[in-house]
Amino acid sequence: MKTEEKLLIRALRGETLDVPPVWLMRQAGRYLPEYRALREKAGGFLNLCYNPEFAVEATMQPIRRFGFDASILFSDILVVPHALGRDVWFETGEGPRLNPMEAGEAAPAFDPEPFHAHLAPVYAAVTGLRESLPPETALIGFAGAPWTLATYMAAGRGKDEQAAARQWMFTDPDSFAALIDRLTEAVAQYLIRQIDAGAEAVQIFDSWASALAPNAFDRYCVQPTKRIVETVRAAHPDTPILGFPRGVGSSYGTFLKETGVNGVSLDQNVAPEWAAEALQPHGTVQGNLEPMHMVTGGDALLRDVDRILEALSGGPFVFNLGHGITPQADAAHVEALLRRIRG
Ligand code: 1CP
Repeated sequence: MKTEEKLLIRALRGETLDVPPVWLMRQAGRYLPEYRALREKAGGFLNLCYNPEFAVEATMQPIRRFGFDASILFSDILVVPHALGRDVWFETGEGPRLNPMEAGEAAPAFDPEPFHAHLAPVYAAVTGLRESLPPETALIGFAGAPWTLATYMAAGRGKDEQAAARQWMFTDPDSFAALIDRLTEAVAQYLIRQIDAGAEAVQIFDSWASALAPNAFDRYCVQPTKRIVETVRAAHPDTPILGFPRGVGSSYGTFLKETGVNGVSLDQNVAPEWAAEALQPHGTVQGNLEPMHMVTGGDALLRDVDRILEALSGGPFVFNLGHGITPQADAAHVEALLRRIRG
């Protein structure tokens, strides 16, 4: 099937479909026994990310089990700071760790050759996936947004509402702006290479956008995303781009209109009726089921699915969760979700 015929791509180009395409953030991961076995075999999380065979397998697992309309490349946002020469490692059961940068420290250089050489296994996984996926399944590439990457580079991990980066941006704005600029360039080039390799859409994860007050939100989330969109579009005008400035409430509208993304992914705190009115006239909406329903299931799950379908099915829409599926999720609830959506 051609890329433009796949349901995800049609929805991202603005089409209203009878049954929305569905995929789930973190659809690969610890809630699946086959993922835990694969991570064991690989000898750690980063080995999954940097070995194309393992990355392809981890991406395929939820597609085989559930038949989602889209797959998302198995990788992590922190491979970009890693490719820029920062240390990244993984604490089992906790999460990724980096050597924190000092406020005022010079941004790492963006040297395209070693950067893309470091990320070559990711590009190989993308190409391998286009050969392995079922013909109707769209392949999404992704990257962390500059702001969210900078928060992990400043703090070394996720903690304290990313206070380290918020402090740095005010105590030494010039060096912080330089870091954001460097990341903006690197992320744009990274996404272009993923599309070159076969990604059919890309998503930019700004998981910590909610930690930005309005002026900073414009400077460090909206403007860098806009630049990434322009750079990627210049190379690949037809590839849809999704943004996920998580937790920004009414500013989702500003983000959608000003960055030029095709669609916006919403967290679960946004009322779908508001999104239908305020956002869908300007682009595709993706979301936004409370991820806890994948742990608890039952009638409450079905009620919230119905409310979202009812509110958003009249415009361009992709069904997803409001954030990633958690390790405690039950595969049976994922199946119930798909049955409810697809009938
Ligand atoms: O199916 C998929 O979605 C797989 C691909 C994927 C993506 C898109 C992974 C695998 N990570 C991500 C993005 C990612 N990574 C984000 C943005 C989305 C979000 O907000 O969740 C962020 C913030 C990270 C950083 C990260 N990686 C964290 C959060 C750390 C913190 O303290 O804030 C964690 C726990 C990880 C590890 C990770 N990444 C992916 C998986 C499957 C895992 C768990 C690894 C394991 O325990 O085996």
